[in-house]
Amino acid sequence: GHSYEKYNELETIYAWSANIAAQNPDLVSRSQIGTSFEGRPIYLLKVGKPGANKNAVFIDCGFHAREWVSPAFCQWFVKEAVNSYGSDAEFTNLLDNLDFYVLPVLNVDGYKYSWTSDRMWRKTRSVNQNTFCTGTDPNRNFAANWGTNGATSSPCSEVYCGTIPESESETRALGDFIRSNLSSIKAYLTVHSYSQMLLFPYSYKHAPAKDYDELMSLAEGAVNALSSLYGTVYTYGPGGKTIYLSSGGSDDWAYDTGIKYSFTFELRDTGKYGFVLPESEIKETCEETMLAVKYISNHVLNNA
Ligand code: 0X9
Ligand code: ZN
Ligand code: ZN
Repeated sequence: GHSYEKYNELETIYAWSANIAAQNPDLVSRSQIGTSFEGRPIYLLKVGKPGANKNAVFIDCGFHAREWVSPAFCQWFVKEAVNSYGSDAEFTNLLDNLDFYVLPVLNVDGYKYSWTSDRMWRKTRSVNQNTFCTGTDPNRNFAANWGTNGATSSPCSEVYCGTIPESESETRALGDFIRSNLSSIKAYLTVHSYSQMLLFPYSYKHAPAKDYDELMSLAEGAVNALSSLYGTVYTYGPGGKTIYLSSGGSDDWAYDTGIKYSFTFELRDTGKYGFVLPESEIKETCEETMLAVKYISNHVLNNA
């Protein structure tokens, strides 16, 4: 069965998403934004009190298959939203005045494969031409200086950029949804693991983003909020300087598409367990990350 403090397999997450929408019709609705290479649905939850002309924060999880704490966070976020509405003033205000689009697992085929065949799988599961190597790195597959720094055109690489930007059914579904809702989406948060970092554009170049000062101070505030709970140390800054140069990322693409508040979270830990973070750390990881996401959301509410 489903548990917020365990890693849930894909079918369990699918059933959970249907149930939480059915049980909270005034707050949560589920839609399908696309279909994976292997034919699985890609679901999106819209979380918020219905209202006219609301701005939105978009949050995705499960880009990289093996980063299991990421989908766990998206599930946690939706749970906290439904449990907090009407009892917690801060979250109620956010849900009254913003919509949250929560995509629990983008790379559904990869996530499935990480459960059944290879715990350390990263990429999609699309079939490549002229090779037995499978999959594209979804976070090298967007039109953000695509196919350059930190990516390769070799299908056997873990950072294979694909044949063209949004060659993958999964990244195209995400891109299409965001393009279709650009007028309302004011923040793009993409949740990965691991290394305890909060990154913002750019990752494809060293040059600072136009909004560097605001993004840097917002990241600092978000990281301070996160650390206030358990003292977890996060580093923050532009991706290219803080983690490494890499092209084709969804954060840089979202930013260049016009979404100013674009961040990549790299959740716990810093390498002791890495991608195989113990289930005993899910709760603390999610609770501290909630504080950062709410901090950013409040800034969006007051500034976008
Ligand atoms: O390399 C990535 O895609 C991310 N790190 S991970 O270990 N989760 O794979 C970092 C993404 C930072 N942003 C961009 N590279 N655009
Ligand atoms: Zn990742
Ligand atoms: Zn909580």
